[in-house]
Amino acid sequence: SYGPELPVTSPLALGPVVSPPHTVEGFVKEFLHELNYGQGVALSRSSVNDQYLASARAVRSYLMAQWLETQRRQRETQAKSVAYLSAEYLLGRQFDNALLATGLTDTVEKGLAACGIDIDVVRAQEIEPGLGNGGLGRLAACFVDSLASMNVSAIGYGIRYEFGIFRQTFVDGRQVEQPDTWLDLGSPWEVAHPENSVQVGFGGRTETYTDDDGVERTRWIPDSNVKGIPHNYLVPGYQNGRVNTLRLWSAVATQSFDLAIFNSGDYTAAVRAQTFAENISKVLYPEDSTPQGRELRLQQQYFFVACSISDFLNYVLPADFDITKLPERIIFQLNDTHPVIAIPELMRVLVDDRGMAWDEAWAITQQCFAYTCHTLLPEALEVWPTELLGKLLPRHLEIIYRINDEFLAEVRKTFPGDELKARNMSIIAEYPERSVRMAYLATVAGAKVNGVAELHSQLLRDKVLPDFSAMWPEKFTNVTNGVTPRRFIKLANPLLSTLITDTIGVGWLNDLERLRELEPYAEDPEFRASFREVKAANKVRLRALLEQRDGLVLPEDAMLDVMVKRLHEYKRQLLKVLHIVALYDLVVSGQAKIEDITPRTFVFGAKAAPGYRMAKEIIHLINRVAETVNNDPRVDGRLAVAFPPNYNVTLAETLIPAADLSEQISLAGKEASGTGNMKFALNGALTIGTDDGANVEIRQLVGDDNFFLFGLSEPQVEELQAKGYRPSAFYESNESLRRAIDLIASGAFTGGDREAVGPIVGDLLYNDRFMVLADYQSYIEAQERVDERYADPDAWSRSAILNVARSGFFSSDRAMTDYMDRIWHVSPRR
Ligand code: HBZ
Repeated sequence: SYGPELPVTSPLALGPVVSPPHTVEGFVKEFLHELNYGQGVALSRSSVNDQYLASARAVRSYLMAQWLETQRRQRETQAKSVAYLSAEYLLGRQFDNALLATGLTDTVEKGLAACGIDIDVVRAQEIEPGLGNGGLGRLAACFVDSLASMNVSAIGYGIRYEFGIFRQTFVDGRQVEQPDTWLDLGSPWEVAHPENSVQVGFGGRTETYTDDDGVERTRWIPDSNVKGIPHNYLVPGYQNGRVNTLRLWSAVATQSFDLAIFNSGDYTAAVRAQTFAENISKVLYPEDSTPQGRELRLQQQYFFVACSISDFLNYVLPADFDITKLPERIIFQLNDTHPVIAIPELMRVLVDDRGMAWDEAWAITQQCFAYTCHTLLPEALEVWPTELLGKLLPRHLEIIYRINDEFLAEVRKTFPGDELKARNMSIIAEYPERSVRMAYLATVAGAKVNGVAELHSQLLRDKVLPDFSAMWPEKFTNVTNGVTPRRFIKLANPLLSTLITDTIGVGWLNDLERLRELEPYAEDPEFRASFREVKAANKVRLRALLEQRDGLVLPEDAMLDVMVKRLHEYKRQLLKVLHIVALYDLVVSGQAKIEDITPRTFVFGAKAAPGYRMAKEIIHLINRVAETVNNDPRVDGRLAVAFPPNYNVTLAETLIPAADLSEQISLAGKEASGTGNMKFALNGALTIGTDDGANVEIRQLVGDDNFFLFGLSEPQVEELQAKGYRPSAFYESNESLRRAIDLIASGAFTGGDREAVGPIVGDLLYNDRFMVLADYQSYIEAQERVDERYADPDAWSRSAILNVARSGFFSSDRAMTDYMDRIWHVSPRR
């Protein structure tokens, strides 16, 4: 569908593209071809990296054959497609996923072995593309996997960052960031198409003119432009022959990047301009919830959505497509507000470039977008100062103003005489500075608005966008998040997968509700024993990995208590730290005998945004507590803390299947959904958690007996806030809490340095925005219930098995079904 086609009529051009044979010989031939003629090296002299690149390219050939066929069929049917617009895709490694999807795992293992190569060594060579921060980016990756696996016509659009999420190291317990040079050793999974680049304008001015029919029109005259180069990643469905596209854009300078500079003949300035253009896709912004409002960030956002809309309209759609039928062919799903500038961009293309009347363009645009919100934190709601937006995208700002004018006229009609209402709902905020509220723009323009868990969607309606939900109740809906069982059960936990298949047969991996069939086995002692063996083997695997990866030696035979997620105050890693410190204090102060403490290994994984001071202090504290506890003979390895650096998708895949206890302890009303919580439950960990995000639904499904609930509910949080929260009151009235905080404050974990812990202790006692102290007692009591259950292996296994059996709902396939039914109105192809 790309570029001008030159039809070939030879008999060879008939029929589908021929895939390399799915045999060991077929793979070896393809592999050696890639190694010798692609990589340019003989097997005898090849490095591990050569072998990895050639293996990956060989596997890609199989995918490519299916991709070509998928594209051909799509051109034929012209079915309505989903375009997922996301600034982030946290893909994880591609190799095993591609093997699973194509059913080539054994073939490739044997083929490589025949060449004298260990597939595990090749696997380990891959650096994951970390083109996302956390949950939001990983969700996008799960969704494109599910869309392909469910045979839905879909395309993902995003940015090919040259540097993904930073690599985290610890120096003296403090986080130090290193650039993520993921492209350095080659990028075998992508196919770049520089010949299909798209031009994107920036800056300049607008002017009005009268067209040939005497109609007043506006045009944008940018003063600079950059070129977007598409890089296709192949997204295979699970053993169904479909391969969708993930199209990531990288920015390069155009010849005419800055006409003024080139015309002045200043060559070095022109080259500097080149650097400017290439900066746009240089690096992922590592903030996961506090947008910094930087110009480059807005450039990134506009860059990728402008490329994507142009790509879809000009290349994906047939040349003779009737643009008024656009809503029949596409729905653009906006992953949070990052791509919301696509709304005025589509309006600009329709009205200015294609000459459509405003009202008609608006009616079309309103059917082509839907918006997913992923937060409730006020500071995470993106706003762009009109000054910045107008400087970078003058035409888009005009369009936003007109959208707002017409919208406010509607508001005034709906709520006559209520000027306050109009001001509150305006897309343009006036204070503290004139700016565009991107979530409001998305809500006004979008056909649907959804939250990512039941509780979140309800709070979104009631607290974040109450006036909008009053005006358009039918616009609001929920789609609870999900995760892909291919990556997070089958690939991550092969032993559990085998046990499941041995028990209920095949077919559950794309029909995850079938896990229900495991329920009766929760009562089967033999099955429980097998289930425990799987968990034990996964722990052995984790120990080996952490030792080899980080030199961390974990104790054997301890409960594995895991908290992995971005470091954020609302997620309350500090509550976990207080629990560890309290247990440690019980032993070292002699209040408890070490034999009476359940052996636990606490594992943390968390990156802090580089500019987030408090988060970095918390990382430092965790590392200090770890050092102290791990080296104190009094707790004798029965309490241990591990904080492997650089938590990422690859580490998650080994860590989650080994976990016994999943920590989901955010303050109620703050975590939109969570998705790690789902991965743990599906891998047979029990959750200790608050009534927040999707925890609520997990608990409802697995049952109260199989979930350790604690803490304030969201309405109770509101109530306490309203009557005035005083954290020090909790400190004063709770001895265990007081001792834990005092121990930290005394410098016991920081070599006597009290100043090092001053900011944390001060904040807990006098601010504690996320009510760590208010939930402390309830958390400790819930942890005691955890210990009791864990002391009875059969009772624990029973609960763990029921968690697996009852969590099928959290497949991202189900989430896709919900999006299709409630939002997109598309159906899978047959
Ligand atoms: O999205 C997360 C939510 O915190 C989590 O509860 C939810 O499960 C997940 C998927 O719906 N949000 C994020 O991960 N947000 C970001 O990563 C982010 C990135 C850049 C920003 C703002 C937020 O500018």
